[in-house]
Amino acid sequence: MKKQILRIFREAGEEFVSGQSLCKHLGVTRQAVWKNIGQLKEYGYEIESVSNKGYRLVAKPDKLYGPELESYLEPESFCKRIECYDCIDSTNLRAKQLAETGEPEGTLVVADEQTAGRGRRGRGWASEPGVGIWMSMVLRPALEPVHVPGLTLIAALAVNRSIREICGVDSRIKWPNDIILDGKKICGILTEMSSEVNYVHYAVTGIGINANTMHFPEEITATATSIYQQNGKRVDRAALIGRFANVFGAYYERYVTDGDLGAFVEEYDQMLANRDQQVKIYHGMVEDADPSEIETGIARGIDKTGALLVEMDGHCEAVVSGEVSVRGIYGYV
Ligand code: BT5
Repeated sequence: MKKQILRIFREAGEEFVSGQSLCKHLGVTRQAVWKNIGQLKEYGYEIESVSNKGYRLVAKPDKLYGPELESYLEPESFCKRIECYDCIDSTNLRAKQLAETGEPEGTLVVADEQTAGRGRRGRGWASEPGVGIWMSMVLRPALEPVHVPGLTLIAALAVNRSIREICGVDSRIKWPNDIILDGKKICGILTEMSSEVNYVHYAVTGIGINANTMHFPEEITATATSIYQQNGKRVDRAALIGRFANVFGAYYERYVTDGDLGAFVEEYDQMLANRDQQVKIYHGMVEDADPSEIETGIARGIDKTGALLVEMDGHCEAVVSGEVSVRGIYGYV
């Protein structure tokens, strides 16, 4: 019921909502409404009540609260349930546990803090409490395993679009799994799967967004930033999570139906950082790359399999994600 109450308050904006209309919408007694409003207040929601007018939401706490996150889900949204934790080891690990025990697809796991956030190939992911968005979606795509990496590209498109809409910033996608702002990383994506040779049991797509982060560990200050650090406006994390859940669901369903990224190539290329610029392709870890194995070329866009098309010596090479890392000629982008 709290999720409906929060949605009604949000839609009413500055207007008061009468107790009577809340009872009518929710099909419950005044006592029940009163009790739930009391609990929301205890949780930190500032709700003004004026006799003869009703209630209105004046301010909300900067916490991640499951019912509020779910209040953003559209009725037809692919995402049906959001599990929200104050602290967890890794939302990807939790989503995988859920998938192993029969959770239907479309469940989103969100945490305010991760103690063992993971990047690709065993790397770590800094996941400080109170400032970021750490979340993972449980997926059961009817796709061949070879098409699963495409989920990372779909997620990048959806999260980039949501960030642009909710935060009003000019973020871009750094193929295949980063979102960047002003040349630094604000978001990373990690897709993992459990599969047989040609059958996917489940996949989990995890997304980490540096929303309001102010301090990063020393080793990543040169490459990491947050949306807040770039535009000085605090991100409404709940609104951004809700928008992402709705947008991602629509993109995902289209991708699974089509079986390729054809419908997304244009939007992706428009949002691609480094497009028509020189990039370096690392086969293996960037940190200990053998200089003779680094190739350079001009990034032109993606094809419908999700490969990055890089022009090298007059021909276009399709670079497949998972094998390589891409860097700009002078730095991270
Ligand atoms: C990624 O890996 O970018 C994927 C990150 C996915 C994180 C999400 S959070 C929710 C879900 N649960 C998880 O446990 N993981 C997912 P990769 O491209 O390998 O980048 C990792 C590298 O980025 C690290 O080695 C650091 O150099 C850098 N890094 C670590 N934390 C960062 C942060 N918060 N912001 C920017 N860069 C970071």
